Amino acid sequence: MDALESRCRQLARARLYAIVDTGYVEPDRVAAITEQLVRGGVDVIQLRAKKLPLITITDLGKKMRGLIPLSGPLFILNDHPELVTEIGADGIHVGQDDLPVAEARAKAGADVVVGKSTHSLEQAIAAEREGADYIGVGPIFATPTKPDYGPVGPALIGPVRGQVRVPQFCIGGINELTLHKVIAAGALRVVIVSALLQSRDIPAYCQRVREQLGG
Ligand code: TZP
Ligand code: MG
Repeated sequence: MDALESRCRQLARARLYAIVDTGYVEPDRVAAITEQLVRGGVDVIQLRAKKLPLITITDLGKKMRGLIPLSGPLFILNDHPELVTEIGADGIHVGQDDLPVAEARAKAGADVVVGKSTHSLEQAIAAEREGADYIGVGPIFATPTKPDYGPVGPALIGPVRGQVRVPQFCIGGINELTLHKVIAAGALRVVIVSALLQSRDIPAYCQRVREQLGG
């Protein structure tokens, strides 16, 4: 089995995806937060650094790579496919306004998984056709982490699950109290950003979420 196939299998098994967003985490806390997420048993960790210079993103990415075991969670970089090889990330995540999937893959490397954010059924179907290895679906609920996007609502989850085969990660306003609503709507996998990063005990929070998600 090649590296891409093995990473895709990991995505298929994944349930909880965490994002280390530098809007919530100062650079000097990134290492400690990453360690706590690894201890919490998350399946995927993304570095999302919207306003930092490339050199800082590269440094943070390398630091995180050193803390995320190669046999552990997948490590995904948001944006900047040209930094993926240097950082040693397992994947790249792009949005609707970023590079097409094929271009991101060409820059990031053939063995790297490519994820794409989607905000409607049409975009979800198009992202799979474009070759994305997984998609994000949301924001399910309104969220200050992505303030410019209106919520799509949990009703989108069922139709996407019915029409898209690649793994889908529901995102936006999900926390341990809202999680049951996305599970009831058919979600198997979720991304949690602010609720996890702001929790007082990250490993315990992860554990409670993983119990709700089951399997
Ligand atoms: N894309 C859609 S919603 C979102 C992104 C990056 C942010 C989700 O953050 P939170 O804090 O879990 O609502
Ligand atoms: Mg982007």
